[in-house]
Amino acid sequence: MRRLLFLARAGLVSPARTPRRAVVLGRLLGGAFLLCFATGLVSHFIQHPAAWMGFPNQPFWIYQLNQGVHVATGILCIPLILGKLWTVYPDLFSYPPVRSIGQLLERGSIAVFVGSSLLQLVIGVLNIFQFLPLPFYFLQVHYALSFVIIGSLAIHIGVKLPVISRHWRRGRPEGVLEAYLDDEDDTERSHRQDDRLDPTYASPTRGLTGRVMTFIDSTPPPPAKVSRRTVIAAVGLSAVTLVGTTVGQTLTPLDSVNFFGPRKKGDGPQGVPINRTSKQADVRTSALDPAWVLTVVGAADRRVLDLAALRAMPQTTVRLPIACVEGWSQMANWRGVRLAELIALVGESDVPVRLRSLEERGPYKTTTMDANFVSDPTTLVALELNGETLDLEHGYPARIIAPGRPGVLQTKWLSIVEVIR
Ligand SMILES: Nc1nc2c(c(=O)[nH]1)N[C@H]1C(S)=C(S)[C@@H](COP(=O)(O)O)O[C@H]1N2
Ligand SMILES: [Mo]
Repeated sequence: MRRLLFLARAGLVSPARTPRRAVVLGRLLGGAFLLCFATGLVSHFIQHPAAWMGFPNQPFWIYQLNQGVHVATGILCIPLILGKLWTVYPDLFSYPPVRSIGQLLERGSIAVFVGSSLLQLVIGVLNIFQFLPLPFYFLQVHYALSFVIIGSLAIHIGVKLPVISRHWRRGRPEGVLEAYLDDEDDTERSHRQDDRLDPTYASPTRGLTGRVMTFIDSTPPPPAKVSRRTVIAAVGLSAVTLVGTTVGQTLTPLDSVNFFGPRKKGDGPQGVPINRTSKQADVRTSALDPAWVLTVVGAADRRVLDLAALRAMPQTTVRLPIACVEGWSQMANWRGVRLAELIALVGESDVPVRLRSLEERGPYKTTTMDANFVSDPTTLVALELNGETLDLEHGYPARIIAPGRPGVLQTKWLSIVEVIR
């Protein structure tokens, strides 16, 4: 068994599999994961804020940027993690499988990290393509997994700190075998520590003692199947290609090479994509009902406005994006009544509101909005989109559009605006 595992590892030895390479890829992967985690947290809490939390309403593109970065770094993690796994997977065959409590913890944390990361990336991609039957399941799992990932990553980094610091800078002598033939006992290890400074360390028969040496002698040195350059090029190229051919769904200049992102610029009615349709939301009858009214509820007063009354109020035009959590965004011209002017009708200003849709089920039938967004002069109850009456799919008769706000909170088929006290 031991010999088998050893041979498996020896067969995988390659000049492209070095601790230095593992550290470099690990650094990039760690950076991408942390950015993805941070932007994910922002997106989570902007939708489910704790009482003390507040979010900026300007610049208007701040959520667009947040979510673009979240999805781009998430996609970037895919080639990085595959490259990293390719670099280190011979370690799977180390012997004995468990040497100490510390090493058990190390292997355990890697198993948890790899498993949860791969699952996270897969369900994230599926969600971008709206390929998930259970949206709630996705949100909760995606959120919970992110903490599992960050926790196991922290343990992993802690355990590997010696290797990381040794190979943080380029140029440390390293044997390609170093990471993979470390199944000797501590005395042998300390021998090896001394040998590490020897530039000839990389030679397979030097610096390895005792039984490891026997194995080496009976194993022909492996030919370089894959060169370092090939691996760097493969990881780099797939990273650039994957991100480059998807990020156009939010980054307009790259729209023409958006081959894999699900949303092209200008898709959908009135040049804006639709996520939830009027049919899915089951609002076709209520939204098209001529008796539709918007109810504005203040602390002491309430006002009921039909479409004609809303159109008779001062109209404002703004240019703002729909920026979906799924990483696509689309700029558009919106025209309608300032939310601040609407709540002024019931004697309110600078207060948070609750927004209710005609939609009776569904996670986004009601949303809340903090006072800074309500007071923003570009926050509208929109009646028009790109110069036309709002399409039913975009929220006719009226919908919310506000700067710096996730798409999910841009409530369509608005019915009630209610001041929160
Ligand atoms: N009432 C209601 N409004 C909603 C939603 C919804 O499910 N219900 N989905 C939101 C989501 S996820 C997005 S991205 C935007 C998309 O707006 P659009 O379809 O006009 O592009 O609408 C938002 N408004
Ligand atoms: Mo969305």
